[in-house]
Amino acid sequence: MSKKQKKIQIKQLQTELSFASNDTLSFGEGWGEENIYITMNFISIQNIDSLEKWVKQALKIKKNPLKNKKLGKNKTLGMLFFNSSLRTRLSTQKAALNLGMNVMVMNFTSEGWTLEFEDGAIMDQGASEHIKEAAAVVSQYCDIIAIRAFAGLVDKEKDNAETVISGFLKYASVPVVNMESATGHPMQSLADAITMAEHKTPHRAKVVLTWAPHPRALPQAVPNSFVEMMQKQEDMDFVITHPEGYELNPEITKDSKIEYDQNKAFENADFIYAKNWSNYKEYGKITNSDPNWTVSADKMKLTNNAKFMHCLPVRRNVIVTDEVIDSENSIVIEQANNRTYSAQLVLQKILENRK
Ligand code: AN0
Ligand code: CP
Repeated sequence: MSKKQKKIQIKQLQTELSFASNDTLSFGEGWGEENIYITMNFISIQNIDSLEKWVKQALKIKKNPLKNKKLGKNKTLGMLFFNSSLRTRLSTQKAALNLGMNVMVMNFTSEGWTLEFEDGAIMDQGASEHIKEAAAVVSQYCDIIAIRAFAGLVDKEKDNAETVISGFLKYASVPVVNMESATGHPMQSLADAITMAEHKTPHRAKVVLTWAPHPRALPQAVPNSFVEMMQKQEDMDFVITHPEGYELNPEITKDSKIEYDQNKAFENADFIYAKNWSNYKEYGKITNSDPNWTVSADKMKLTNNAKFMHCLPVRRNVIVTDEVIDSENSIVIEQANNRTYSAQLVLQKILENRK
């Protein structure tokens, strides 16, 4: 096998592993007799070996964010956006700056060439450039590539295949970080875990992920990663509540508890995490917009004085009433603040791994 073939084989293995297991983070420095490096990617919550440890490390970074200011010296983070962002863009950039990195940001939808992701495609249609060249080229300019590429919500199979991020994993030669892909938003859920740790209850906490209505079809990425993160929280009880028919991908929810009665789910809850997602079975469709699912002050009264959480951006008085999001119990701004430390921990781990 030639060196090039071997490298491609390793990249394929790496792509599979990044989605399937948490092994990518624990790979050693070099691999094989030709010393080809397996890079460390952050693609999914499954890449977190110990959530408890990561949360502790992130809280340590939060106390002294400039401690590792030299770690990223002369290293460049490239952030590629195929969708809009406020928090992810600024917090990840801030995290990189705290580590002394240089940052380049590119908005692909308005500035980049339209990319082709299919191997062997005859490119006589809309796409001008193949991911094969694009990822290889960007890898020469950047030491880490971070990507935001939402679900298209039209083709379930294509979204589940994570076409964009898989393409970068396959053809980039530097680590890849997920800034919300078709099926996951792990840096958000890591920030959520950090925020919940800061509001730790003296008793075993009850955490509720509640669906709420929204006028536009939204991806399942945020709830997916939140569910995966909660499955790693051994000292908390977790309930998902949504209208019947709004089940998330069962391969992700596994045996997580689902309660279709939102009021019942809210009883004694310590954390209410609201999020809309579009229908997974009737893929990408809005089949319910019942305003009774909006998180209101009356609903919050059913809880154990629960904290209110949302990843933002949020539509006020659709997902949650002003009264709730403006209340003392709302910790949405803290969640957004913790995005910096979540991203900084991820970047720090990657930089340390490649030193
Ligand atoms: C996106 C979503 O629901 O996935 C991003 C959330 C972080 N939200 C919107 O598009 C409103
Ligand atoms: N929560 C979050 O990812 O926000 P942005 O879409 O603004 O980045």
